[in-house]
Amino acid sequence: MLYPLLTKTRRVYDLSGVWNFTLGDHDPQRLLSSEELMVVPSSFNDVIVDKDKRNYIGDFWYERLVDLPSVSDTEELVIRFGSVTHQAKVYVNGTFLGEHRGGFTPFEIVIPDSFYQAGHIKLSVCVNNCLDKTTLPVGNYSEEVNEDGSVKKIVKENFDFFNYAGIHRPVKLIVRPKNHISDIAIKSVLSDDLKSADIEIAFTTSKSIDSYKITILDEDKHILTETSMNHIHLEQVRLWEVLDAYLYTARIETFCHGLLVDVFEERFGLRKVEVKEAQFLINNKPVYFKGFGKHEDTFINGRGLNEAANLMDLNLLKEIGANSFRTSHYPYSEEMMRLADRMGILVINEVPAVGLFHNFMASLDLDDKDNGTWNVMKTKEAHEQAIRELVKRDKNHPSVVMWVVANEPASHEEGAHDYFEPLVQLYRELDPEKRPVTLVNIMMATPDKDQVMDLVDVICLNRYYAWYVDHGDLKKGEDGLRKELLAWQEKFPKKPIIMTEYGADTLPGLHSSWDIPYTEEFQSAFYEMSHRVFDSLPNLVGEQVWNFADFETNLMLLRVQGNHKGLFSRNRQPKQVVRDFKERWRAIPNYHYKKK
Ligand code: GCB
Repeated sequence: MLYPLLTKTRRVYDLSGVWNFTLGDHDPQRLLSSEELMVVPSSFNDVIVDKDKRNYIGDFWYERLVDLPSVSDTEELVIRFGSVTHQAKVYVNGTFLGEHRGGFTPFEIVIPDSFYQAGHIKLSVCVNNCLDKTTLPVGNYSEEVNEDGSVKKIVKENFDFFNYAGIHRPVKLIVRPKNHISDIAIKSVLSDDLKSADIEIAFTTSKSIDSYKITILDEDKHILTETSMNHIHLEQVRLWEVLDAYLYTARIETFCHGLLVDVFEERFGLRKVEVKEAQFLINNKPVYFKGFGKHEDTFINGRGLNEAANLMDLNLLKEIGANSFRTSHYPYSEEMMRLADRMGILVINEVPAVGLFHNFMASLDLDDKDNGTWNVMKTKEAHEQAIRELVKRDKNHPSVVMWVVANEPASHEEGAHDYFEPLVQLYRELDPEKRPVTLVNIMMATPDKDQVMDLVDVICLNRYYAWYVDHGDLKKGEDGLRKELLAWQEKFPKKPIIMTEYGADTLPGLHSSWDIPYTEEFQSAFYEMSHRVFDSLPNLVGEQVWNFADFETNLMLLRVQGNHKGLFSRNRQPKQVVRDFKERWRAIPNYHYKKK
C-alpha cells in the first residue's frame, strides 16, 4: 500500500489531534459527547489514567467532525489509517463504510461522493482490542459476569508485552485522482561487479491509462533517466550500504488523452541480499548483525507513533555501534521503516505472529507434555493476511533484508511443519525481491526437537541460558549455550545463525559484588559470557540483544513494572553495560567480522 504522499495530483490532510472518545457502546447515528477525549495517534491505555479503563477490553469509539476540502469530479476522498489496534469499523455520518482486522498495517476507506456534498462529515471509528486464538497476536480470551449482571471481557496476553490499543498511527484524509496509481513494486538486479543495475518498476492503476512515464532521480532530485518502459538500466550506481544509505526516487506519471492523471514518487535503494554458505551477504560481503529486538513502547504514547522516540532510538543504536533491529513482535510504523531506509539500518521484519504456543507456562512445568498448539490455534487466515499486508506495505524498503514468519511458536510440536510450510512459501511468492525468510525459534525447540527450521534460510534463535535456564549460573549457561549452538551449526551447516534474543533483566542502580541476577554487574557478566560463545562460532553472523529498552508488560510474577532486559531504561537512559557494548560493537566491523 502506498504511503500518503503529497504530489502534484494528491493532497494529504492530517487528522491527528484530539477526538471525542468513549469506552463501550455508542450509536454512530448520534453525536458522541465530548465528555471523554483521546489523542490520535496514541494508545488510549495510559492517557486515560483510570486503572479499570486502562485494562478495558472490548469496543471503544473515536469520533470527530471533519471539514472537507473541495473534491473535483475526477477525484476521490479517502481516509487512510496507518494502523488501528486491533480491529476497526469505520462510519461516516453514521453509515458503516468498511472495516479492518489486524492492528499493525495500514488500510483505506474510500468515501462515496454523496457524503461530501455538505462540505463536512462526521467520522466515527469503532475500535476493538480483543485477542483470541483466531487473531495475531494470540490472546487468551475469557468473560466474567459482574455483580450487576454485565459481562466483563478479559484478554490475558499470550505474549510478553502490554496489549496497548487505539488509533496508533496517523489518520490522513487524501484527495487523489479516481484513476490513481494503486501499487508500485520495484525490483532491482545488480550486475556482478555491483556497478550497474537493471530495475523493473511494476505498478497498478485503479482504471486503465493510455501511457506512462517513469523518471529516476538521484538524492538531490537530479533526473538520471526518463522512459516510457518499466525496465530501466542504470550505470555507475551508488549502492545502499549498511549505515551509508543512498536512496533513488522513481517518479511515475500516468496519462490519459495526453493529460497527466496521477503522479507518485517511490524511494528505493540498490543493494543485493543473499544467503550463501552460512553467510548473510549484503552487496556480496558477509555482514555481521549488531543490534536489538525492540518494541514500539514509550511513556504516555504507549504503542502510539512517537517519531521523536524513533529517531532518538536509531541515533542511540548508531552511537552504540549497532547496525540493525528486528521489528519484534509486529510491523512497526511506516515512518520508522522510512527512517531505517534513510539511516542505512538493517531491518528484520516481523508479522504479529507471537503467542503461537498453547499453554506455554504449563509446558515449562510439565516438560513439554502439552502438544496441542496446532490443534488449538485458528490463526491461519489472520497469519496469511498479516504476511500479505506486510509484504504489500514494505516490499520496496531497502532496509528490509529478511522476513520473519513467527516469533517463538511451538515449533517442536506435532503439526508445526504443516502449519508453517505454506506461510514461508507465501512470503517467497509475494516478495518481488525474494528476500530470505526466517522463523524465530524458542528455547524448547532445540535442534533435536524442532520441526520447522529446515523451511527457512537463516536460523534465528532466542536463548536465555543463565537466565531462564540455569538462572544466575554463568558457567552452566556458557556450556549449555555453546553446546546448543554447535548442535545447530552441525544440523544446518549451510545456514547462517543469528541470535535474535539474549538478555537479562537489570535494574539500573542495583549492584552486587557477586554477580547476582538483576544487578548491573550480572548484566555485564552475562553479555561477556554470551559474546565469548558467539565469537567462537563461525556460522553465527549476528547478535541482537533483548531488548533495546525496558518496556511495559502485563502483570506477571517475573515482571517488575515491565520487562527490564533493556540496555536502556524505558526513558532511554543507558545502563552500565552500554559502555561494554560500545567498546565491543564499535570494534566489530559491519562486514567480514567472522573470518572463515
Ligand atoms: C522471549 C520473547 C520476548 C520476551 C522475552 C523475555 O523469548 O520473544 O517477547 O519479552 O523472551 O524477556 O522473556
